[in-house]
Amino acid sequence: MKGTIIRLQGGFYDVMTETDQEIRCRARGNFRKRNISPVVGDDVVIQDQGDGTGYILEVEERENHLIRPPIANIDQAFLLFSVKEPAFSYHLLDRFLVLIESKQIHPIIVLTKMDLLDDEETEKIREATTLYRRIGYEVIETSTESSVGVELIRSAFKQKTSVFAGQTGVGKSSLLNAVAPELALATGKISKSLGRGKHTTRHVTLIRLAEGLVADTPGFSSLEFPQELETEELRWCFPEFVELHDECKFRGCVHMNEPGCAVKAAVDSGEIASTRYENYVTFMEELNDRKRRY
Ligand SMILES: Nc1nc2c(ncn2[C@@H]2O[C@H](COP(=O)(O)OP(=O)(O)O)[C@@H](O)[C@H]2O)c(=O)[nH]1
Ligand SMILES: [Mg+2]
Ligand SMILES: [Zn+2]
Repeated sequence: MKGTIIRLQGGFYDVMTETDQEIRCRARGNFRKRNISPVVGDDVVIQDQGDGTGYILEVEERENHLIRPPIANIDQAFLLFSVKEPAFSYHLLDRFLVLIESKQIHPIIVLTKMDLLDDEETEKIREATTLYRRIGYEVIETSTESSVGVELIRSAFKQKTSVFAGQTGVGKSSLLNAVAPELALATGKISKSLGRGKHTTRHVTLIRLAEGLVADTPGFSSLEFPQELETEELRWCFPEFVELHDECKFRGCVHMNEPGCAVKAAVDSGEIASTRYENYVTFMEELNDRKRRY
C-alpha cells in the first residue's frame, strides 16, 4: 500500500494512505544503513498490519527536499508578501524566488493585505503584479479583510502538497484561517506573545486542507541562499534570463561583464525589469563574497 508521511512522532511515522487512512508505522529494513532517513512528505510503500499500525518498506525517490523545515516532495510554495505593514519589497520577493527556484519548487506569489491600499497605491502595486505575471509567475492578490483571492488560494491547494512562506506579520496564519477556519491559528500579537520555548522541538506536520496537504510551519525559515547554490547557477533562477540565454554571445555567460550579453541588452531595452537585474547583481555579489569567505 502507498502513502505519504505526514508526521514524525516518538520514533513512529504517521502515514496517510491513498485511501485516507492514518497508519502509525515503524521503519523496517535497513534505511539507516542505506543512509535514508524518512521525512515528512516522503512517499512510502507500507505494509498495513490491519490494526492501525504498519511498517515502512520503501521510501520513493524525492522530487525535492528542504532541510529547514525537514520536508520532502513539495509541489508548490505560496510566497506571501504584504503590500503594506510591512511594506512590499522587490528585493525580498526576488530573494524568495531564488530560494525556491534553486530547490525546483513551483512558486505562487501571494500579495496580502490589499485592503490597506488606496487607489493610487493599488495602481503602483499592480506594476509588480504585471511584472511577475509577464515573467510567467502566478500572482494572487488577497485580503482576508475583504475576502479577496481566498477562493483562488483554496482551489490552488487541491491535490498538492504546499508550504506557506513569508516573513512574520505578512498574514500567513490569517490566510490559512480564511481558507480553513477550523484551523483557528493564532494571528498577530497573540501568536508572538505565545513564544514557544527555545528547547521545544518543533516537528513538521502535514495537515489536510482544502483537498490538499499543507505544512504547518513556514517554509524557508532562513533567507540565506542554500550552501549548494553556486554563483554560476544563479542565472537559472531567473526564468526570463533563461529564456534569452541562448542569444548571449558566450555559452558560459553569467550576464555580468561579458560582451554580447542578450540579458543586459534586454535590460537596456526595458524588456527585462531593471529591479530584477539589479537584484541579480546584488545576489551574485553576495554569493561571491561567501565563496571568498570559505
Ligand atoms: N488589513 C489586513 N490585515 C491583515 C490581513 N491579513 C493579516 N492581517 C493582519 O496582519 C497581522 C499579522 O497576521 P498573521 O496572520 O499573524 O501573520 P503571520 O505572522 O504571517 O502568520 C495581524 O494583525 C493580522 O490581523 C489582511 O488581509 N488585511
Ligand atoms: Mg503566523
Ligand atoms: Zn548574458
